[in-house]
Amino acid sequence: MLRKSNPLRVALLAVGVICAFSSYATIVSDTVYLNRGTMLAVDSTNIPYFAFNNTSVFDRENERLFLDVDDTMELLVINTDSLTHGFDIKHYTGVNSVNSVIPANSSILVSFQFQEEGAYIFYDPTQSESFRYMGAGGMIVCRSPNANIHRFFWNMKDHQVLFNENLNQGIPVDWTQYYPNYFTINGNSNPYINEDSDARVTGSVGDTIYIYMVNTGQSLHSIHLHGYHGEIIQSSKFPSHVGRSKDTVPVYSMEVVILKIVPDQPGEYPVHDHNLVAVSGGNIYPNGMFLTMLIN
Ligand SMILES: [Cu+2]
Repeated sequence: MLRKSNPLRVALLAVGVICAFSSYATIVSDTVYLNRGTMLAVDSTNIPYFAFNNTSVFDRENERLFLDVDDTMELLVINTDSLTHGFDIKHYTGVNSVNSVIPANSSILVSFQFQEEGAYIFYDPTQSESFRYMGAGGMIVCRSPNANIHRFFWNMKDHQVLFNENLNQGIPVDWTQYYPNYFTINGNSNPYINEDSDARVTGSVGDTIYIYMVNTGQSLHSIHLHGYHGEIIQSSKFPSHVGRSKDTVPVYSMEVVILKIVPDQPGEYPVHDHNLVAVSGGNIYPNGMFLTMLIN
């Protein structure tokens, strides 16, 4: 005779199994290659560059790393260059140290986790961050699963070509004389930023939109939204600003801001760096940090 199982007992067992699984954070493995290359600017100027990519082939856009709250990422960082490089995460307060040196043509394994959602900056700290300035800085996104948030990602940088050229040859630079003339989001300037679906904000009235902004460049970037205000969800430099509603938000060098926008009207509206030189590229307007939001 078959014994009928008690439905309550089965249900309790199932809950127990699910809880057991969810209480163990996942280990996420990823690999990035630190590559040397040349960034072709908006006017075809060649800019000596470094980037963390997902293959050993150079791409000017740094790989974006994703993990969930409390997950541990084990990241293999492979240095394909003939110079010593490094890896670090800005403002990282986790238990394990992530600040590491990577000798030429070798690799290291770092692991890290975050207890809070947000955006974080990983970068090459060696040589007074000159390789970070030359491109080697990207974004880590730590999420709580929420399918209703539309997420966009901006890795903002600025360059003065002569500085990249000098640093590339090991020639010291004087940062008091730094006047950048190229400005990018995810490696692109206007009009190409609008072709990057991770950067260009599109959506519908009533959507919940998060723009994850990291500034891995050297200059301050003050982002001005037309048409909408955004609520500050994260500000690494000014945590007390969280909750404020703004149409212009400064993002300092090596700092993070996340803006939440819920569009209340349809339209196409400009978004740009409020510092006017940053809307140019190679002295040509508007080939800089300028894009549009398209809401229907
Ligand atoms: Cu404006």
